Amino acid sequence: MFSSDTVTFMMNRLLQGCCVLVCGGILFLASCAPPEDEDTAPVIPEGVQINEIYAAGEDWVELYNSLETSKDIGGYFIYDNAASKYKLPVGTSIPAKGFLVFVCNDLGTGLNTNFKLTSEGETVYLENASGTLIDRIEYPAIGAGQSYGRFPDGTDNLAISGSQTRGATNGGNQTPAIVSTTREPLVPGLNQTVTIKASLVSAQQLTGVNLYFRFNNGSFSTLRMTLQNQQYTATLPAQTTTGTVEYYLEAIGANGTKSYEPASAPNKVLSYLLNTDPLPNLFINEFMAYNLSCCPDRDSGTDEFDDWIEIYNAGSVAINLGGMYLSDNKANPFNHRLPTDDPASTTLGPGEFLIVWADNSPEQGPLHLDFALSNAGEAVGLYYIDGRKIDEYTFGAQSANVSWGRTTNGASTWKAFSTPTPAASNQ
Ligand SMILES: [Ca+2]
Ligand SMILES: [Ca+2]
Ligand SMILES: [Ca+2]
Ligand SMILES: [Ca+2]
Repeated sequence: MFSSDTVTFMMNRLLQGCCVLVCGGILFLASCAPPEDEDTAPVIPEGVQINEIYAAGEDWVELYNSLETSKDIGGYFIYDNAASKYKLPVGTSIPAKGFLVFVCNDLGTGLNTNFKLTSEGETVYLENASGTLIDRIEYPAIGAGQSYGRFPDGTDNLAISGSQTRGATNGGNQTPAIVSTTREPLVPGLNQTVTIKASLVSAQQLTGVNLYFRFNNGSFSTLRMTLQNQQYTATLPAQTTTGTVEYYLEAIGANGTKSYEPASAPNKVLSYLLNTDPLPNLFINEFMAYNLSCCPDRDSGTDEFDDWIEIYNAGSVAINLGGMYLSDNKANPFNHRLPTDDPASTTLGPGEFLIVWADNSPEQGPLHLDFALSNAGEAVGLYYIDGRKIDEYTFGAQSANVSWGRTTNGASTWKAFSTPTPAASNQ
C-alpha cells in the first residue's frame, strides 16, 4: 500500500507533468506532454550568453556577460549532448561586460570541455546550476578561420564571420566570410585558363574581392573578382610551361575588415601542379569494400576487418606513390594524398603489390586512408601528384568477403573473387 504522503507526491508529479481536464465534474488526466528537451525548452536569459563559436581547428566557445556586474557561473553546464554535460568548475566567473573562452578539446577540466565541436554545424547549450537553459545556439557549417556568433556582442543577430575574435568583442560588423571556392578545371593542363569562383556571406558592402596568384614562386599578381550569378569569379591565365600555380583569395569589407581563403593566406595557399610526366604504370588491381571477416588489418594492434585496395606495379621500375592520391569520388581526385615522407612504405617495386587500407583511420599509418569504400557501390581511383587519373573503377553492391579484381594482374577484365588475394597475384 502507498502511504498518503506517497500518493500526494505521486499526484503532484502527475499534475506537474500532465494536462488536467475537468468535464462534468469528472477529472481526467490527459496524456502527458512529452518531456521538454534541450531543443524545445524555453530559453530563460540570465545575462550570460554563448557569444561566439569556432569549430574548425582548435574548437572553442566564447561566453559573454552583458551585465554590469561580474557573474559567478560555477556549477553551470555547457554541452552539445544532453547525455554528457560539462559542469563548469566552482569559482568560474565572468567579469562585467567580459568574455570567457572554453576550449572544446575533450579534456573535461577547467576551461576545457569534455566535448569537441564539428565544423559541419550542431547545437551548443548553456544551462545554469539548477538546470535551466539560459542559452542555445545552433550554428551552421563553418570553415577554417571563420566563426559564428552574435553581432554586436550579446544580441540576437547571429552570423558567420570571416575572422574570429576569441575572448574579445565581436564588434558590430562581422568580417565578410569566403564560405566556398571552386576551380574549373580541377586538374588543369598546360595552355588552359582556370576559372576560380567564390561564395561569400557579408553583412556589409564589399570593397573588393581579390584573387592573388603566382607561378613557380614568382611574385604575386592580383585579379579583381567580379560578381556573376552570385559568385565572385576570376580567370587565371594559361601557363605554357610546367610548374606550380599558387593562389589565394581576399575579401575586404567596407569597414576595412579582411578575410582570406585559405584563412592563413599567404602563409598557406591553394595550388595546382602543371605536369607533363608520363603517368606511371600502376593499376587498381583488386579491392574489397565489404570485409566482414576476410583479411584483418593488424596495424592498430587488434584485428580490424577494414576495406582494402591493392595496387599493382606493372612497370619495370620501382615507383614511389608518395604525393599521389586515392579517392572514392571521381569528382574529387584530391581526396586522400599519400604521404611523401615515408618512401619505405609507399615505394612499390616492379611486379609487386601494395595494400592500402580504406578504413577512415589515417592515424594508423601511411597506408591508411581517410575514407572507406561503400558496400552499396561507388568508385575507387588512383591519381597522379597533379590529380591526373592513373586508374579508376566504378563498382556496384558488394558481397561480404568477396573482392573484385583484374584478371589477370593489370588486365582490363574485372571479376569477383570469392578467394581474395590481398598483396598477391590475382588467381
Ligand atoms: Ca569574440
Ligand atoms: Ca566498406
Ligand atoms: Ca584499420
Ligand atoms: Ca591480389
